[in-house]
Amino acid sequence: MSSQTLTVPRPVAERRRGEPSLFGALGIESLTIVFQPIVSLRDLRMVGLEALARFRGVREEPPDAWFARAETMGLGELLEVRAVRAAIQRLPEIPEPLFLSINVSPGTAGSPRLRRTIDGPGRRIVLEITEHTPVRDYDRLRVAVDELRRLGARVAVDDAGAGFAGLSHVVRVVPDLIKLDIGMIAGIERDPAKRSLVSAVSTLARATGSAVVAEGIETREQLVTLRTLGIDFGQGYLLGRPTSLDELLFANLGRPNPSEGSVRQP
Ligand code: G
Ligand code: MN
Repeated sequence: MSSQTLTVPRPVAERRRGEPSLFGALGIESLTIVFQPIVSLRDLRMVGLEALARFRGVREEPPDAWFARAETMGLGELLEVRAVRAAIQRLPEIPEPLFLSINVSPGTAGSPRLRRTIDGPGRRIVLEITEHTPVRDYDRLRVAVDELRRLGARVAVDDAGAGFAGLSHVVRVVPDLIKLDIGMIAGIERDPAKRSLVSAVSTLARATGSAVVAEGIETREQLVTLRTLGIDFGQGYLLGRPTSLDELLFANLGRPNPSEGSVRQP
């Protein structure tokens, strides 16, 4: 055997070694992406999809726990970008003009590996930066957000109104989208304080040119209340559960569209 047959080009060799070692180190057997619709509250039309990572592995744990363990092992950014890449692979199947919204932590928002991954499909991508994690350096986050926007991506503040930051991400980042945390939506129809808070965020959003998405809508009462408050977009079990892309895009084909009423064919 000549020595040449043993020579594997480096990038391929690294890819082969890299893939199983990340999953192997974390005990992950598979990563799949499910998709949840984001709809216009006015006419209930789908405007985008949020990609959500789901893991199978040596333990049965919620997705956040896998990301948290990866972070403690110094593999957080790698796993997050792997999930972003898996979501973006499905982009060609998602019809225009729907956008694809993907989660990243504030730390990963500035990662060159992330920028390389969204360079190209950027225009249809929204990156959701969570408010659950504390941000030590807002100047750095601003720079990261500017870089992502330069690649055409839009930026959302996820879980706004929850966790460490209150609303400071919203004020400091001035996102394209503000995603109101489920905690602000639960019981909103009978809680005047929550209604004024959501209304205040809506006013802020109008002033800064951001759009608002209410997350975790589970009941008709919540939906009607949010629509009355002038919230543009919504997401939640009432409007569609996270599911496979095929199920989401194709399950309703052939059924009459409720928003088009009873149009009779000649
Ligand atoms: O942090 P982020 O908003 O990205 O989290 C989304 C998570 O919330 C997903 O795991 C998803 O399954 C869950 N989720 C989506 N819609 C609803 C809902 O209406 N109610 C509840 N309880 N959870 C939801
Ligand atoms: Mn999210």
